[in-house]
Amino acid sequence: MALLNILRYPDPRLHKIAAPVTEFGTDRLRKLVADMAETMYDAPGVGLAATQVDVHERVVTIDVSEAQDKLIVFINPEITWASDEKQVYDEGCLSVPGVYDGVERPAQVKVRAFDVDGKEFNIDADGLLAVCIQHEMDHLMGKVFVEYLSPLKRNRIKAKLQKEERGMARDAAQRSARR
Ligand code: K1U
Ligand code: ZN
Repeated sequence: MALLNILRYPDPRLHKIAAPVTEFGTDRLRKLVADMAETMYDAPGVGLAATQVDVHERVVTIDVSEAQDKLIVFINPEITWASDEKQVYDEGCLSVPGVYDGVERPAQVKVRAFDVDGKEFNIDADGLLAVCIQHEMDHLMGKVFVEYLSPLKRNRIKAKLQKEERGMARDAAQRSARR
């Protein structure tokens, strides 16, 4: 298994639309899922979309359990029903480190998806699982949660992360010059 690099907002690759998985049960798909799960637990996070690791296929890993021992892998997920009831949750994102803000979404959703072997399953989600699956499915459509925020907040977040990125690039250049 391997830790994958998580793209950081405003990387333009976060806005690519993921394609459906067409081949199930392959070693390649199993390795992608295993690497994504390892990357998500290591971060640590409760979800990860393949888009965030620069793989533009409809694959999501989620584990919202306290003990982080209930991994759910969603391949080609589709929301088949969403409640009229809404909930606002302070969302975070591994691609937007250090930023949490309220996003309103349907409180309950029904999701149809496939596992790595291509077996279809259906899940009724509420609470954090409902928030997380909708957040991850947005990633697959190239949408990052900051796009729900006001342009003012979004631009501030973008400027802060770009500044951090420049600092990290400078540190890396200094480290390699010392070697
Ligand atoms: O998509 C992602 O970047 C993962 C994201 C999922 C998410 C969390 C909360 C609301 C909506 C979507 C995260 O996992 S952010 C990190 C986080 O919430 C967390 C980290 C450690 C323990 C518990 C939560
Ligand atoms: Zn995210």
